[in-house]
Amino acid sequence: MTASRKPFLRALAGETLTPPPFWLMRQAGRYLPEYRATRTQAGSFLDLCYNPELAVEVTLQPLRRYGFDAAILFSDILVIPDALGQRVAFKEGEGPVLPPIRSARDLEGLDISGLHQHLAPVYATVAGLSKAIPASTALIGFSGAPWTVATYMIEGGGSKDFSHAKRLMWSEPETFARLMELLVEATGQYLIRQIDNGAEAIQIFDTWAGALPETEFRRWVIGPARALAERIHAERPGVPVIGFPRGAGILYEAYVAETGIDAVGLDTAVPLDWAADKLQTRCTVQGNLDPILLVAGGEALDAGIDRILKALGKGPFVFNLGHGIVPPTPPENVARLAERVKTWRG
Ligand code: 1CP
Repeated sequence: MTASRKPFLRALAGETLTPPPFWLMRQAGRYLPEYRATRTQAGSFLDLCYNPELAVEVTLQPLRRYGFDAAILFSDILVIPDALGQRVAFKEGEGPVLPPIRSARDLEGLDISGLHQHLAPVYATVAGLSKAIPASTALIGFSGAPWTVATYMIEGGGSKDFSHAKRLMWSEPETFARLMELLVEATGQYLIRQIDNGAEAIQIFDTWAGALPETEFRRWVIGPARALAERIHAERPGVPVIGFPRGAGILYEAYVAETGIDAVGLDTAVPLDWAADKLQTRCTVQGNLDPILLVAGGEALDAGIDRILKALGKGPFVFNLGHGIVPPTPPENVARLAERVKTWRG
């Protein structure tokens, strides 16, 4: 394979770049007035995800403003349950709502056979983006990790303590394992199709990884991430995989060592020197500015950016946040961040 010239892909392949490439989780979204306008035009949030023309447009909006090194497909992790037949609704101001899966019987209602037909508009968005993005910008495809997607499927939406998901995991282990197997298979197929339509790297979001105790983390966070990374590496060699096991704590080390991912997304709590020593020696690291610093702005923002660049900029690194941009973020603070990262000289 010829070495890619796109800075983001070079960093994922293990090169140290000064300044490092950068993008931000949730870089498209409600903090941008032009996103809110397109979103109104689309109707519901899912209508926007399934409208290739408008989904391409909202993906490009933050690139025009800030010149990020990567574009991330505009979609959501919950299109997978939706495509398996567990219909998802986004209630205004409340987040996602799904009819919960709580038993073997509920599970029987799910069906993988219509997956690609349902997700065809998402694949069309990836193909459209692949043509529309600037030549030096890389295209990231993504999915939720099976555990995080399963929490929404079992809880029927967002949750504070994941009590239904954990109860199913511990009291009906066979049902839970079947759901996880279905998600690993559907997610693997989905990511391969994104790659075939032009995605150049994949990020797997395990937002709720930190909710699991060690034994279950190893089985249901590390296990599926390893299966997905192995499948992508075997079937589409050369496409890098970024894992984001948010809240993993010191289990970040086992996650990196045992999954075979190419890069790891650090949440805001990961100590920088520890990450440089224990993780960056094994793979590229990405992160981890606190998204609320982007709301606060000013010197606190500058200092936060500088600390991260200093600690992680000497090895393979992609600058990012430790979690997604929040809606109250002033767009001018994102411009301030972009300028500061792009002009960093080590
Ligand atoms: O009203 C709106 O416009 C909806 C807000 C919104 C947006 C902009 C949702 C609903 N999803 C998204 C887009 C989205 N979601 C992207 C697009 C690309 C980008 O980053 O620019 C991505 C990658 C996601 C992934 C996602 N969705 C995650 C994992 C990452 C993370 O932020 O932790 C999760 C957990 C979701 C579920 C979800 N979707 C939307 C909401 C409000 C939620 C969270 C619900 C909860 O808090 O439990």
